[in-house]
Amino acid sequence: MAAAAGLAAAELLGSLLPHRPSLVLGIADRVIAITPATVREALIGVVGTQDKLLLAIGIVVAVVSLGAGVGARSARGRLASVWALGLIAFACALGSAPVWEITALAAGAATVSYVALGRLAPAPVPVRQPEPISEGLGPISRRTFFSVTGLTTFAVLAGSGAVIIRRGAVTAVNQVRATLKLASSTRPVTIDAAADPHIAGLAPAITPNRSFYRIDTALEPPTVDINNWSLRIEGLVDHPLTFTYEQLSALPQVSAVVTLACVSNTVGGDLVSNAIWQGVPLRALLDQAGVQAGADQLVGESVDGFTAGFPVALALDGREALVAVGMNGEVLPIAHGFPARLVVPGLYGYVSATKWLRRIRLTTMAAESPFWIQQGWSPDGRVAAAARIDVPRAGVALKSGPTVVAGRAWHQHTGVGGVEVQIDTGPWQPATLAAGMGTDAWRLWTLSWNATPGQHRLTVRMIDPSGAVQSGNTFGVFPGPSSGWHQVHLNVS
Ligand SMILES: Nc1nc2c(c(=O)[nH]1)N[C@H]1C(S)=C(S)[C@@H](COP(=O)(O)O)O[C@H]1N2
Ligand SMILES: [Mo]
Repeated sequence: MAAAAGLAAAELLGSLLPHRPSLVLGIADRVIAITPATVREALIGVVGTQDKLLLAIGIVVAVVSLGAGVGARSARGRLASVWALGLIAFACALGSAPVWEITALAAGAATVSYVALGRLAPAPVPVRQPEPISEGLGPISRRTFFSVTGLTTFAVLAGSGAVIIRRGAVTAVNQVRATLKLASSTRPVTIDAAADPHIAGLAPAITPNRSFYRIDTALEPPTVDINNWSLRIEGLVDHPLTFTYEQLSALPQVSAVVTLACVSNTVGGDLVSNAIWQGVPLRALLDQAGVQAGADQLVGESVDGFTAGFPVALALDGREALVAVGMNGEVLPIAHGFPARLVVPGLYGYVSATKWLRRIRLTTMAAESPFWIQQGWSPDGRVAAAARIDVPRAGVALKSGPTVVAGRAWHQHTGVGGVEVQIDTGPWQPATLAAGMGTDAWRLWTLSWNATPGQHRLTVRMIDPSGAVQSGNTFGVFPGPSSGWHQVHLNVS
């Protein structure tokens, strides 16, 4: 209970400090960093995107268990153990927020735990008597009872207080977001109605913000106060630049339909979505800053220290890379990077799509390895061609007769030339492509199938505009994207 009280006190204190540091989340970051990438990916495969919540719960459980261990030690051992735990927490969380904040949290947690432990400790045993074996396990004294209930109440209240304060910060930022208006785009996009066949179970052409997949290392998205935020362009540039939110928003903005995919997406997986992004062309910012000849990597850094980097040449080869401030006509949602993020067509998110962007650093590949590259992922984050069958879904009872098969295909910045579907071991049949939304966006497709009773296997593959067939090699994610043709097994009655 003392350990829980200490941790809860640290969370409460953290939610009141400027960067809202959290000991639990800081430790979680460290655990993620030291877990071998293959193990981590396998675990994420099992627990999905709830991974971080489970990790946080696991850390709380671990701290409380360690506390139980400390409680069982002799009085002198306890003092040292509590401070040792505090030091370990400090070391783990170091780097997740300014040093003084982490120091305050770890010291606060250790002090509260130690004082609380004193309240719980059984009355000192007279020196010369042999220690009773049942120390602390005897009948519960009034003092212990009130200490336990008091500390439990404190831990619950402080923990809930921390959650409520953090939620309040989200509400406050959303209130600010609601007062902001997107500038009008100098190059708006219109989506052809024929881009969306409107088939039940098939993804819509444009993913609504609330259903857009979310992947990041933040257990809770950073809440950025735009009055204390700026975007800095620095490093190997002739003129380092700094923009406030107002200054950035005042620059000419364009719109682009760009599909974003996560490198961790499995064949047929859901970590891919498509939105109309609005923002300032990255190229315009880089031209103004003057990229120096030696720069070969562009690194985006977020307010919470995440980094993603890709070759500068890709930002200058004509693709519509954006510093996005809008998503589907709305001010960028908090979960997707408010106030600004990078969107680079043709690259996976882990090398390019920095959310809660604070710095754009021109550097070299040799000088800096961004976050996921340090974890062993491939620095080459160009997206691979992919296709998936959305309907019929595997395992759903199907009746024989005319059936619509439909799905999505994408190869951002290359475009989709065609989609082919194979029923069982039959010939590859060309699917009908819905209207396109540009080469940077996915393309929806449909195929009419006269389903016959029995077991069936549907396979899909994408054809590039050049006629190249999507690779049929099958492998899982890490250190690069997964590969293979998506298959669905169906039972038709
Ligand atoms: N600050 C920050 N930006 C980030 C990440 C992150 O962990 N932190 N994850 C990246 C990854 S791996 C992906 S796939 C995309 C996902 O963007 P989304 O959550 O808007 O879909 O964001 C990228 N940008
Ligand atoms: Mo990702």
